[in-house]
Amino acid sequence: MPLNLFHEPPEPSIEPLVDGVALLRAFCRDDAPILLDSITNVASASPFRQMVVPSGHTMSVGMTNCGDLGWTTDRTGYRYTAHDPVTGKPWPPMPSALLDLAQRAANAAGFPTFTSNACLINQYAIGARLSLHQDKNEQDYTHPIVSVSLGLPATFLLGTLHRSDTPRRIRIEHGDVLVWGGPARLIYHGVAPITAGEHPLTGPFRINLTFRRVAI
Ligand code: MD6
Ligand code: FE
Repeated sequence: MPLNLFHEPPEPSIEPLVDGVALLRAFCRDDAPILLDSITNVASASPFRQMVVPSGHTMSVGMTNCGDLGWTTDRTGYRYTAHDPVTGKPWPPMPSALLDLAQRAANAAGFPTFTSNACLINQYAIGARLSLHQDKNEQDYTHPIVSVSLGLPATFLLGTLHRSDTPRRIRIEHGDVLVWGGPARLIYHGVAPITAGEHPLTGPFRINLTFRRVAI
């Protein structure tokens, strides 16, 4: 193998992490500019906002959504809604580049029938983090979640079904896609605080998309 003197980015690959979680390295790196344009369009209609969780704490991550349903939280709880509570309008439709990516990634990970109807878009500034949680507002856990990372890298905390277990720390880079389902669907996970940096396409931010199938 030739010596890589120029630190070229890694080739796309599929890495099983635990049963039910596949890391598709660099899966959407080449599509990133069009994905980011689509995200900018969504955010111009439904802007990023820092939501309040039932405890009263304001999340450090900025969030918006596209698709038929969007994930929101306020003092009264977590839920999916058809309308953006900030604008009062329906969430923007899912851009075709996003819908198509979610389907291709799910297919590559062994979920060929997955089609997403809800996409949560997370914007992390430097220092933003997501504490350990389970994704359990979707009702039907037979569908996987497709999670796309763009911009600054992150340390993903991959736990188990038990909150008290120490999570594994997984470095996630620009263009990586995690597909998450089956026996792993309800495992605890989070994101460590984003460390300072600058990405050529997103500047001082990390963007994460989580595509789901939510019961209407
Ligand atoms: C993030 N992701 O990576 C947050 N949830 O910014 C999640 O919370 C997540 O990546 C379920 C499945 C995959 C995920
Ligand atoms: Fe999650």
